Amino acid sequence: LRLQQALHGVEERDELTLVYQPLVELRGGGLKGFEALLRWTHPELGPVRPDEFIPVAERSGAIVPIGEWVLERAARDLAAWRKGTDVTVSVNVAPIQLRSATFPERVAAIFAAHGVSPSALTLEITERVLLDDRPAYMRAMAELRELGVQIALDDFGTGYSALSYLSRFPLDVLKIDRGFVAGLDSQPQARALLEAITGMASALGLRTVGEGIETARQLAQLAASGCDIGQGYHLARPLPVDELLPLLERVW
Ligand code: G
Ligand code: G
Ligand code: MN
Ligand code: NA
Repeated sequence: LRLQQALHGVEERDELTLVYQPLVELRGGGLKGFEALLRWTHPELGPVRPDEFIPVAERSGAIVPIGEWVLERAARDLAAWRKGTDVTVSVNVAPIQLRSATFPERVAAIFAAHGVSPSALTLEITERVLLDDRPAYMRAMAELRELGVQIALDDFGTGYSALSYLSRFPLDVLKIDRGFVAGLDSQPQARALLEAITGMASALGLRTVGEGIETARQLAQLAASGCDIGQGYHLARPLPVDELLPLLERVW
């Protein structure tokens, strides 16, 4: 309850920030874009971890205005540092945000206000969206894709999504959960699982992102398994926006 109260109206109080983690092309070593990750520092509680406050904000509905703030800030930041490059920004969205009938319009309006094409945006959704068969989700995803927004399925492999869901929903990207990536250092079967996932993704026309890459060996195995994009501490930590510019030039 304490967290729930502290979150009420938080987006108006200068307590939220975004950090950005690079997404790197595993063939070519170029920068594909950044995932925006929300950070909250409460004046008395100090930094609160997203794993702690996001579920609370989802239950109370506070994630809706907070999510607007995230999109607004991500669009503003992207407009400031994109500078003629085609780097993209990925933003996590909660199912409740996607259920609002006006969500696609809001996304379009926010990006238009900053002069950034919605095709520079990827929205990351969770498997919960695919499990709960609401027409509102399908409609929102279709409308967003018409705007040029890409849709990524986050943490793939942790939940229960049957493979059939993957072809039923309009998706562009599969983010392979870091549990699979971690297994690459220790479990002999991990490589086979990974290759099965990238093979299936490619057959469905989906690009793949390997998450949570922490070692050079994981990076090499992901690249060898046909994974398209990498993300993780071994490549780069999430960074404040004013530290991103040098990354545009870097070859990974
Ligand atoms: O950034 P990592 O630090 O700890 O994020 C933890 C969890 O919080 C992840 O599951 C991530 O998807 C989620 N998350 C981070 N930023 C956002 C956000 O802006 N909106 C939503 N809905 N979830 C977020
Ligand atoms: O659920 P989602 O994938 O949106 O959350 C991304 C989360 O993963 C964030 O909490 C981010 O800080 C975290 N993260 C990013 N790279 C790594 C990594 O290499 N290792 C671990 N353990 N976590 C990571
Ligand atoms: Mn994510
Ligand atoms: Na993820």
